Amino acid sequence: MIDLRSDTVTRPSQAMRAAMAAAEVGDDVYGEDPTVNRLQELSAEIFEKDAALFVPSGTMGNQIAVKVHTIPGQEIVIEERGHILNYELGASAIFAGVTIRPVRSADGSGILTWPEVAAVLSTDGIYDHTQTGLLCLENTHNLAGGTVMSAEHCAELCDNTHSAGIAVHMDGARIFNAAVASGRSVAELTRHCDSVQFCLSKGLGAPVGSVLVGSKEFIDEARIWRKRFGGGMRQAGILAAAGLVALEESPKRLHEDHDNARRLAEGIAQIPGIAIDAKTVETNIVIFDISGTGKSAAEIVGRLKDNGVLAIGFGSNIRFVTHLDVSQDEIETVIAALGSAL
Ligand code: TLP
Repeated sequence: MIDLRSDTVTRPSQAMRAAMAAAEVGDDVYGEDPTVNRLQELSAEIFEKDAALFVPSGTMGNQIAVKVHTIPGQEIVIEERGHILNYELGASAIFAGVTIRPVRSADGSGILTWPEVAAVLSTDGIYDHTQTGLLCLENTHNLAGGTVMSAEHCAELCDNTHSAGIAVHMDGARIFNAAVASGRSVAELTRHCDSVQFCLSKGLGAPVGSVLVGSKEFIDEARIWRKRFGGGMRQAGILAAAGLVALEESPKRLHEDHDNARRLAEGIAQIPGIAIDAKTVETNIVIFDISGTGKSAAEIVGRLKDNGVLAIGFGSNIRFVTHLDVSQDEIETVIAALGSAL
């Protein structure tokens, strides 16, 4: 099977398994796991922030950030296809007691402009309005097709939002893909954000884990919420060891996933009934519309599976995600498999 459902499906490399087996560990709830501490120090250094916290998943990292930045009854503002709104099972409502205001990005890129954000921020102290507690950004933007927000654009959104007295959290699950595609460092891409969550378990290839970075005060508070959310993992150095290998080794190969995604998009764009503009594929996510085929996404995903390819369908779209366990040759197989699935 060629599994393009997500970049979460990668298996740990031999180097990761060896590092896990040899990891020095301690009780991380006491802050005594040297491998977790090393991962956190390296993460803070790479992102040029004060501190970092290892968490079990991207979802937990995002939800801790929402919880720390807001108070119950506030709302968070997010682009309407954002992960925190659509794929975290209502967690912000449950744990932080906030509502979510989705905003459409008019150009379809998933990247909100400042006027689009400014139009919905509520800070004026009028007591019949829900107050905005946080702006959540996503880079790359998953459901918009792995689009990249530039460092300058992010800085503009953050500076203006801060001027309104509101914090900004970056869901940087795939921020290293954004860095490779834009030629900027992850620190530059997130410099003005108050907190960032990035995933070790996606394109970077670790089996488990994400890291939250931010100010010392933010991370101190986040550590308390991690424990409350059940994320105090004790001898977590076993996992952090794989995360360290991922962080040190994987960013330099992400361009291969991007090249494969672009080739895949160009190939499937030739298939009658498939709608995709290959030029918009900047990173490792390829989302295409299948309305023109006369078949449903579920039907095509089923036939792809029969042809040895796994993908995810939603609405009239199908998503392919490239990653380190998919080769250039397999991309050609996928293009052929899609052609014969129609
Ligand atoms: N995304 C998964 C699914 O949940 C959709 C995927 O296969 O792409 N932020 C972003 C932008 C994400 O894409 C994801 C996972 C997360 C957060 C959550 O990370 P995990 O799965 O570690 O909780």
